[in-house]
Amino acid sequence: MQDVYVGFGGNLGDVAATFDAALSELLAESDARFISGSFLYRSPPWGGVAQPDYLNAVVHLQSARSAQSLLQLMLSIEKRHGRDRNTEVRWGARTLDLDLLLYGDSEIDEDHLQVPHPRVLARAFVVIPLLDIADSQLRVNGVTLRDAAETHSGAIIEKLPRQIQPESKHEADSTT
Ligand code: A4P
Ligand code: MG
Repeated sequence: MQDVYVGFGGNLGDVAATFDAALSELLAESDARFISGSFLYRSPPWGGVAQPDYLNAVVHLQSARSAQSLLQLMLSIEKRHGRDRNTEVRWGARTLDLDLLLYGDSEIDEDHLQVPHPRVLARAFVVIPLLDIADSQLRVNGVTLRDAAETHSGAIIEKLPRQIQPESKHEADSTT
């Protein structure tokens, strides 16, 4: 089993509901175990394309699947939720973006897969949710999450009073 961190992003449609549905599918279809989910964060679009604000979150799960197989599954879940790579622009609006941020302490540099995700530390909307659920001393490319977060201390990012969680957990919560 590997400890895996997956980043969720999106800015079209009911993004919070899409996150929970996509997380449930990811867990079911990869036989992964859900460990924890960050709060949801709202932030202005990064990357210079005019578009609605984004929601982002990060999930910690444990999986026996390879990183390559998780990526394939993530791409198919994005597509199922209306992601159309043929019509979108780079860093433009999207219903769902799933990034494989960390896969244990593996370093992978293949044509279609780089882990740690190359832009993990560059983005407040990844580092700040990661800090909700990962050890602040965790090192990514030699830098601790705590130090990375300091570089984002001025970032405009709003923490929402809601965590990403599998749909089954919502049902359990509503019956208790
Ligand atoms: N790929 C390689 N490594 C990985 C990995 N570790 N995880 C390849 C996931 N995919 C990986 O993905 C393009 C290809 O990257 C995939 O087919 C896969 O083979 P993509 O998601 O279409 O890439 P992208 O969107 O062009 O680039 P990237 O860096 O993922 O950008 P974003 O962040 O997804 O851009 N602003 C805010 N506030 N919040 C956001 O979430 N997102 C974007 C979209 C722009 N601005 C944003 C946000
Ligand atoms: Mg992406």
